[in-house]
Amino acid sequence: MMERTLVLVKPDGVQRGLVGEVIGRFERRGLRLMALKLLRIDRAVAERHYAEHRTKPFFDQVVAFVTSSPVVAMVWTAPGAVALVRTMMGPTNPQAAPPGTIRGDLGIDLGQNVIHGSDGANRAEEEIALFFGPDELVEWGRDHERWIHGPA
Ligand code: 3AN
Repeated sequence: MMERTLVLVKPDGVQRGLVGEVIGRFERRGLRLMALKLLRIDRAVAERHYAEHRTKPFFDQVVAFVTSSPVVAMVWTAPGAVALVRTMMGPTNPQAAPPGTIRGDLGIDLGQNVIHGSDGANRAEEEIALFFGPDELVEWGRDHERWIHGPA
């Protein structure tokens, strides 16, 4: 089933010049980009984005980090896009992330783990709405998608 998911290249990824690397991986895998922007997240959006972690000891730290410098927000779509992106990201802690994953190839530190991807289809829709208006999501087809998705 076609799904959409929200991806953030976090402040460390933008500062390190890894935006193109991350985009390239999703493009090459065959996901389709629907929306993209560079922005500085404000505190209110960060608190909503990380609402599930509100009671955790690291909450203030993640909010401070994600608001510290610009991020790149993107919406990617593909059959099963949420799980595809999570698998390509690797586990939250880059120390445990296998080579071949974004965090396993590009990160070392738990707090600065390069990328965020939505962790479920419902959460993805909530996160997309947090970062993008409906008019910012572009519906289009890549002409070669039949070579990626398999027979309909
Ligand atoms: P993911 O980004 O893999 O979905 P979450 O949602 O569990 O991981 O955590 C959100 C972010 O909070 C992580 N990307 C990480 O930067 C940070 N984080 C998670 N757990 C910890 C922790 N124990 N200490 C510090 N930061 C953490």
